[in-house]
Amino acid sequence: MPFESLSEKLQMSLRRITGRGRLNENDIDEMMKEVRLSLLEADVNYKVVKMFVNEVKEKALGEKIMKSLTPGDQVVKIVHDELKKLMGDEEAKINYSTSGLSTIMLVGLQGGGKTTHCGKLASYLRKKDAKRPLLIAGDIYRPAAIDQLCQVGKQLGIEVYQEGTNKKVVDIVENGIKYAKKMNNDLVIIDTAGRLHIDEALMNELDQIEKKIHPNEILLTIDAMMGQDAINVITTFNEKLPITGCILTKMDGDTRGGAALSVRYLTNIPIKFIGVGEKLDQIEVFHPDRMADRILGMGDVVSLIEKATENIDEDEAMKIMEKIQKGTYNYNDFLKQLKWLKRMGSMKSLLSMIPGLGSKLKDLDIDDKQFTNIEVIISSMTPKERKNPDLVAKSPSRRNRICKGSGRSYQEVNALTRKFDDMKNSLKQMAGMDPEKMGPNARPPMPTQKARKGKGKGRGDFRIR
Ligand SMILES: Nc1nc2c(ncn2[C@@H]2O[C@H](COP(=O)(O)OP(=O)(O)OP(=O)(O)O)[C@@H](O)[C@H]2O)c(=O)[nH]1
Ligand SMILES: [Mg+2]
Repeated sequence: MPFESLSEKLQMSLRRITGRGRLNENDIDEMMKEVRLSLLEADVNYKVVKMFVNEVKEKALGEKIMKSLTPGDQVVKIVHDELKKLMGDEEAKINYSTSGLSTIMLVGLQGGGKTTHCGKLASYLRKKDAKRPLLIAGDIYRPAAIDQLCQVGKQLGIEVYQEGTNKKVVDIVENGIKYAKKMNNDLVIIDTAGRLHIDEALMNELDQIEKKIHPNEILLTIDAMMGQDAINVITTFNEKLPITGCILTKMDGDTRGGAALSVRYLTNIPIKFIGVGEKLDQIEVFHPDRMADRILGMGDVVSLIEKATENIDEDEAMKIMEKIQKGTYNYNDFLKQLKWLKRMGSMKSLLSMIPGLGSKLKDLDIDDKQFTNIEVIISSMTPKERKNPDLVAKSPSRRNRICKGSGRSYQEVNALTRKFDDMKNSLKQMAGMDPEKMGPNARPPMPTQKARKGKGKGRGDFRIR
């Protein structure tokens, strides 16, 4: 698997901080030292590594992160987002011609995977974008190159246009395009010759084709195993030809990842596809975010933080946290937190996103409906009662009234107020503690700012029966 070693090392460094409730500059420095080494070992270009480390550090040390309730997880998310940015953020789509026929030319060094990927791409775009592709055999130099492309075409049921080896390549390509138009194809993919090294003759030939037909895409196939040497190849090709994207091939091998992580930043050329095997369906669109997920293997932490930041008002959450510390936490705060949780989706799906908890989920009987019942009960309290939970706790007659107003049983109302008291106390205790003394995975047990609710099994759990 590609990136295996990088992935393992990054995860190890990040695990030190995941879930941590407090971080200092030293923690970040230590972690980033390891991250830096892992990237360099993965053959990521040193300039890229430097930039990356600086960016992550700067963001991680930002006041907002350090003071948040879950700095550890936030930093994991920063690393993830910077990795994604490094690889181009968004997937880079194929530029089709707006009218009629689109043309894609594949170029690259010998053995990089041009011929194979002509087939893979044609078949992929036929399926994905309902294209009617034609392949053009533009490699007339390597013996059997045409045969190879015809074989590929035959396997896929895609027609190959060829005129043998005795004509000029530019003419073959032009004729191929005329033929495609006649045959009502809307996509042409041109296979070209490779060389061991980039040479004048090869470049001139490609340049002639480019000038003649102005392809919509000139995709450079590049072997991922080349590591950061790939950068030189891309740069040299790009000096002569307007390269529109890369296909990083042989990503199924044990590439360390250097190319995938350096190309975009250093050349500004997007990776559009990756080749992941010899078979003709083994091609994938390059998704920077999925790749970052794959490398970090911490998609769960990241999506939890994402969901939380989308749905939770951070300032409010901080205020509630302060109230917990002061012991003035009340039903209004509780209700607010419940609303956030609800906005974030079903409890079960939320809990399953919290690392380590998945397996325990089975025994945990969580029911979204319970939350509705709690809301109903709290809504039947007077504003005064919501502000002063003690009023309810101490007065059976108030509980009785709430029970009638909410339509829930007296036992339920009783249980809620008892639980609320319990929870308030244990929360206060936890909030007063130094998070570092609470172990590496200490999290607030409540749906506070970052929705850490699921960890609060036991006393912090809201079941009211
Ligand atoms: N494992 C793996 N092998 C691949 C991949 N892409 C291509 N190959 C193999 O790499 C070898 C070279 O692929 P070609 O498509 O012939 O490369 P080319 O760039 O056309 O080579 P020339 O025409 O000689 O310049 C073949 O054996 C392919 O099966 C890939 O993504 N993964
Ligand atoms: Mg070839």
